[in-house]
Amino acid sequence: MTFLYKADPARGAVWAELFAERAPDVPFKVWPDLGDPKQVRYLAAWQPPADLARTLPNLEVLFSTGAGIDQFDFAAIPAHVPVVRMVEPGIVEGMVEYVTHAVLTIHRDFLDYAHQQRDAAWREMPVRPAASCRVGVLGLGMLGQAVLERLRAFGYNCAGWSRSEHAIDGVQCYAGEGALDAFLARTDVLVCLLPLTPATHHMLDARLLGKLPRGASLIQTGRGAHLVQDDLLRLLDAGHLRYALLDVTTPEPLPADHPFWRHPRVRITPHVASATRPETAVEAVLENLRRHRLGQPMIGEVDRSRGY
Ligand code: NDP
Ligand code: OXD
Repeated sequence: MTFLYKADPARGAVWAELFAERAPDVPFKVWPDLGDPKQVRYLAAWQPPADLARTLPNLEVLFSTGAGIDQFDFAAIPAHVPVVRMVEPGIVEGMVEYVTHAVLTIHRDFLDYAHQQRDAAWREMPVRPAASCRVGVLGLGMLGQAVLERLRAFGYNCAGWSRSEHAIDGVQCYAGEGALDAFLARTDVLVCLLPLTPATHHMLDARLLGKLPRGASLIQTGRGAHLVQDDLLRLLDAGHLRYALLDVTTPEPLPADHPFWRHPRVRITPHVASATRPETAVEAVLENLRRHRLGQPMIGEVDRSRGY
């Protein structure tokens, strides 16, 4: 009943220690040292091995080492193997910190002040209350909800958009295509925390971003392929959008000659908004192993028909 880890080897070594401590009965291997492939029942991976069905013929569960699962080729994953995304508090905390910082940066004009500092310009802008800043989060899942809870505590005027209806205290919830325009029209800072699926691919295009009020900003923490990058540049240059803070791009790493790097109103981070934390991730995986053995639903099981 081997558990195989296939992602960053340094993190794999930490997972190995944690498994040895908390689940010494589960043989734990780090790719490429997989021992007898027929013994591998569980795989935690960012990228599964090629020809998964043949390489690991007795696989029972595939765990993503991240919250996203768009990196998987579902056609290569046998239909009977459940896919489980990472649902653990460490990844949530990191995202809450990142998005809160990004929203404050935009609302409190820190990027304008950074530009002014370069010119030694001492020029005050009005201090606007948080309630006057309308934040809208695309995606009301594990991450979107946690981010909104924190932003609400800062006093922001909060809304969220999702596929199905949600009711969240202090958050104006919008659901489905029909409600998207109204959600965008009331949003000054748009945060993308959607999964990448065929329905959300290239969704952040000129048509959608153009429906934001003039002067709105974008915080993109989903996946690079949500965004039509040239459309964003055009809207920034036309003055329709104020700032774009991008943690994910296409491709990654972003090539050195890409215009985003030097654009005065774009900020780039290298896909670090959040990351799985081994201590809490291993806890979550062990809980799911327990559930799987008892025939119970696992936390974070992906619905293949929805694509997330
Ligand atoms: P969840 O699966 O918990 O939530 C997804 C949310 O998106 C749900 O609210 C869902 O709606 C909504 N959604 C999905 N498809 C659509 C659609 N077509 N139209 C409207 N709403 C839709 O995901 P997480 O919150 O855990 O993660 C979100 C994403 O964040 C990940 O998939 C990944 O891409 C990204 N991420 C980025 C990281 C980074 O470091 N930059 C780190 C971790 C994650 P409903 O509630 O109705 O199902
Ligand atoms: C994730 C990520 O999906 O790091 O966890 O992007």
